[in-house]
Amino acid sequence: MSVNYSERIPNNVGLSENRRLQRALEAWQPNYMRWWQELGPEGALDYDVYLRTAISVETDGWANFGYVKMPDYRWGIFLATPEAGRAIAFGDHRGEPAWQEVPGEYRSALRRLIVTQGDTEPASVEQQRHLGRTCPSLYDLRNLFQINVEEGRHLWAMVYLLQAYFGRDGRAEADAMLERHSGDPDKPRILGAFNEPTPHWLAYFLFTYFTDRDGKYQLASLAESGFDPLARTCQFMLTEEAHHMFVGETGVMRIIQRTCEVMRELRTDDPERLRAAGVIDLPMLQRFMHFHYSVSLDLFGQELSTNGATYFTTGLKGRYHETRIADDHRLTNATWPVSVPQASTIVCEEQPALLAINERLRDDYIVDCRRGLNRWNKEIEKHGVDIVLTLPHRAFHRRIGVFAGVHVSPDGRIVTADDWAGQAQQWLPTQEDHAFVASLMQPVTASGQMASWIAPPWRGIHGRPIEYEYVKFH
Ligand code: BYC
Repeated sequence: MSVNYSERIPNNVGLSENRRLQRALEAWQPNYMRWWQELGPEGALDYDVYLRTAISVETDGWANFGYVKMPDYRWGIFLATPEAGRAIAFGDHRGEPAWQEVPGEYRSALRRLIVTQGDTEPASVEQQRHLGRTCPSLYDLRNLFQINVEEGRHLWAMVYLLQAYFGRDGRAEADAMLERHSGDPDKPRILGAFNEPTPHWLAYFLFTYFTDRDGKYQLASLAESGFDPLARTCQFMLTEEAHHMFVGETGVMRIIQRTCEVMRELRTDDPERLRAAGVIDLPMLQRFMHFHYSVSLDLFGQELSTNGATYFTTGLKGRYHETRIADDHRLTNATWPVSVPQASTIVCEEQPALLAINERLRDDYIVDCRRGLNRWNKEIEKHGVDIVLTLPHRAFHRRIGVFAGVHVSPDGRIVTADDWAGQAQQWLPTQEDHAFVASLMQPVTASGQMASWIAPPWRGIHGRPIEYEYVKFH
């Protein structure tokens, strides 16, 4: 029976003419569907969800809205439109034509980058699997599912690269993407943050604000790659990533708004009274922010990394907005300031910029994280509440890099292990915090209704009202 590939798998990679790729995808797709059923959104296979589906990369093609059952979502394969005559913008190959095939000498490094990126996508779906059961509104439920199907599509994007360009070992890596699982003690996901649970919606909003933002920066660096198919894939993925961070930023904003409203109504900042009134007090929110920010900082890797230097020199992974940076794009003699622990303090040292490429990306990320934080603080100020949320010091609670194993307070002081043990519960979410937030997570599924702890959004989706039936249950 002949299959209409562009119908079943919307794509702009000429799938219907590529028999080898078709066969590889046909072998992989049933395993993906099984994985979705077993580890995708729990109990939601039958729901009709008002989703956006990308069916082409044109402006009118990537945002088609309509009710879809998630297993019927058309996970497509899209690369941004090629740039004629594109040249490699950095590293030893700067100025040479971008590669349309995998350069043999960089094959394993490139595969490793693609596998690491790809691994995060199904990991996040696994992490968010149970959240649908406790959604604060239909609007939020729909956004969760939208993110889940797009993370699924991002996995397809990386699997496409592996299957189309890496032969047999690429196919083996594509299979392994569905065999590792978030938090699995035997076969965990590759990067730390993707093995942390996302047990409730507060964790989820902070994850989509902080951890998806790592995704933005990593994808933007890979979008500079000399390997053109990877660059173009990541460019298109970035268009979808923006919505994920929007969900995170506005989700946290709505929590803040609701808490501040109740603080004003009750004229109190007493956490106990606020919790009794069913909202998340701001010091607790701060502790959760500390956690999600610090595990997301770890995702940038070591401060000084020979891997990072090699990826740059060989033209595989660039810097954020590489082509807009005014320098030699080779970093032969350049330096970059890097914070390191020295005795009992943290000092800043000039290090070779090539080795500090991960740190530079982390710096870009930190600046971006502050933007949303400032908007959250403006909201708090608007309500006349005298609390300022802050990002902890970059050395706080790190498990990767020079600060792993060093105890650092949120304000950047190196403290003893005893001090840390004594104060950690003021700095990081406690079991009671988790239990309290979990107690708030009662599902709200009536159209237009919101849970007690979150304000309604400012507007609905794609011009629909807030009370629209974004998810229909059966
Ligand atoms: N956890 O030299 P280093 C997203 C390992 S998020 C565990 O610094 P490198 C998304 C490292 O593998 C974006 N291990 O490494 C968001 C290495 O291992 P080996 C995902 C870690 O390679 C939300 C060793 O430590 N994309 O898209 O310079 C929802 C030495 O480290 C960690 C990418 O990450 C960690 N956090 O830097 C959905 C882009 N960090 O060699 C999706 C691709 C480091 O000793 N990946 N290690 O065995 C990369 O560019 C790099 O792999 C990293 C690490 C920047 C992550």
